Amino acid sequence: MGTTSGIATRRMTVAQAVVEYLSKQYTVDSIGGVEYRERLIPGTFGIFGHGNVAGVGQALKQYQQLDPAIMPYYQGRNEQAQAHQAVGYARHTRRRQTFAISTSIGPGSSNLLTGAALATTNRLPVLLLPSDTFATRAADPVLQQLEQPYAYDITVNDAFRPLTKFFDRVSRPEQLFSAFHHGLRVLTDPAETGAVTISLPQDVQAEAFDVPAEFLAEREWRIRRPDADDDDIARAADAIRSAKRPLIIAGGGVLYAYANEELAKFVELTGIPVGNTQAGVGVLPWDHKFSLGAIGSTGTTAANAIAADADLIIGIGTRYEDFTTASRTAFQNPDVKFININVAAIDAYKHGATLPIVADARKALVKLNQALGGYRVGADLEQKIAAEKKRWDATVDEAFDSRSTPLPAQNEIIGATSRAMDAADVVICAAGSLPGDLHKMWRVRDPFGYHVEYAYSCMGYEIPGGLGVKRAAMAEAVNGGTQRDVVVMVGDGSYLMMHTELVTAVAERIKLIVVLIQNHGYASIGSLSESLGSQRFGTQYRSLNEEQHSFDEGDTLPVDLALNAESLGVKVIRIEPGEKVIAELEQAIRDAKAAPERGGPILIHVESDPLLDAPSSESWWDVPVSQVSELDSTQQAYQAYTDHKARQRKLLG
Ligand SMILES: Cc1ncc(C[n+]2csc(CCOP(=O)(O)OP(=O)(O)O)c2C)c(N)n1
Ligand SMILES: [Mg+2]
Repeated sequence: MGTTSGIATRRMTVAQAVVEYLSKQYTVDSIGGVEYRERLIPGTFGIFGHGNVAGVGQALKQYQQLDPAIMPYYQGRNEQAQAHQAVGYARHTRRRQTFAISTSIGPGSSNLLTGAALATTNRLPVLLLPSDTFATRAADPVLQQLEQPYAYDITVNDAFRPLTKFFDRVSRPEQLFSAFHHGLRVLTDPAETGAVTISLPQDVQAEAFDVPAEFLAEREWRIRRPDADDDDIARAADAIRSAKRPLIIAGGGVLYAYANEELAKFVELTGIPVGNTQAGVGVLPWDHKFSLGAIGSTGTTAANAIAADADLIIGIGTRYEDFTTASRTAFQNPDVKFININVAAIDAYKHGATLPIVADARKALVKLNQALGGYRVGADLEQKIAAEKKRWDATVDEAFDSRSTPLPAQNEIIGATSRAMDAADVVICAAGSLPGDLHKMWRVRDPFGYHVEYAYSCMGYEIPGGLGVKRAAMAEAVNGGTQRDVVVMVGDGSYLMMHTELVTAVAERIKLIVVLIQNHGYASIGSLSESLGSQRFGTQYRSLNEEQHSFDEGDTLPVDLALNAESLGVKVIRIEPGEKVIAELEQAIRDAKAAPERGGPILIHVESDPLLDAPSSESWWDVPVSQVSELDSTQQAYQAYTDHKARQRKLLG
């Protein structure tokens, strides 16, 4: 401890200052009388190489020696996967906590780019600390340095700029203060949050300077929960009162605002039904009288039938991703209007909303509940809701019924998984045919029970993302909260793309349950390809037919992913094809759930028939079809495409 110009300071390296600073940051939130005060950054991931092996690596080692609780260090096998772990953790903690990730320069840093984009697209916080080339240029070009003759100041880390919500480079030690203060402002801002990147040149990380005590003091970041404007609420209440067929679309923002109970009150008071987006699954339990389930391209026929002639859409905490609106064909009432409640103005103003409410979802709903006293939708709408719900529930019951043999349909696998899981358990997914099937069919019973990353729908997110969720669930249980098993559902394509965080789960003995569905390729893109006239081209994993240069007809590959998982130290349960597949799968999941909490990951390997599809959403998704073609299949698909295209509405914004 010393003083510089009369201010108390400590002489330390930039990396030491970063680590100590991050260990002192707390998120504070109060939701309906419940107070939270948690560490914003409960740990740091790192894969070391030149760039961080000395600076950040030295600092982490020094603090670990002093007290391991100051800044726990975690490993991972791939930088992108570490970002996914942080994202999974952030979603389960409702954006109150995330991890910092330190990488080496060059490929270590650029490996993070997909993770950055995923976090930003999903509006989930991650703190990325990619190392950078020498600020002094003492070693230039250093190993792994990108050289651009037209701009000497460009490094691979500049590629983070379009993918992150905040970017800064600490080229001098003094820049640390503003870089981190404003970086964490964005990280904890409910409207702005996403990936935050602070690039740390390797020489600067190791440079010593006098750090003011103020920078190293504990700091609290209160999550802002802006209230709704009274005039906006009054106008919205008027619009709702005069609506005949209103419909709520609830997104992830409802969950981040802990608005689900207030939403339940709102719908029970008014009778307005709810369709939910992927991020919004869990806002109401699946069997709630007014829950229509999933909406849009991967929605239920119930939600889509009600949406078709809705005259007022009340979007709450949704970014109206293309699937939600069925590529702007979901709303066919020519007079449909939008009220959008969102903490982010960009979303509140979407679809030309004349009634944007820029506010916290829960606070806005509290006010709307007060303002709407006495309003209720007509009995005809309530009857239609009940009838449509009944029709869809019967469809799912039938889809879940086990009957396909020797290979089960994916629907049946989903049914078995759902039956074997407890209400508080969490299902995880991201890409392939599973997300759409889960969205429409998963029978969610807990607001934390469903975690499908479908904003970026990134193949490979499943296992690392699930591990991040399990880490958060373990912390939740230690703090006296709910005990939850985390079940990752993953296709063979996604598994092959990124499964190596299983090794991380083995190292830390984390009980992650993985259901791996082997269907020898991309069932999802295969069926999409077929519907667009491209005949499943290139979507199967088969051996090359050299004469035709085709991968579409050969034998399926002799890969054994169960053996692959076993070789990584994972406990594996193989389900053999046959009549008892579904019963055995259900039992295997129950057995995995009964395994000890710190017994490490368990993978259940099951084969499935890629040609047995889920029930239809009676909806559409705009994927452009070739306008001219030599293939009959494409010409026919183009005709169907133009018919759908005619239903697309030019909604503003
Ligand atoms: C990183 C990445 N690359 C490509 C895609 C496009 N894509 C979406 S699903 C999919 C196939 C997934 O295959 P699998 O995991 O086996 O699931 P299945 O389709 O068989 O259900 C592909 C290639 C993607 N979403 N993410
Ligand atoms: Mg597959």
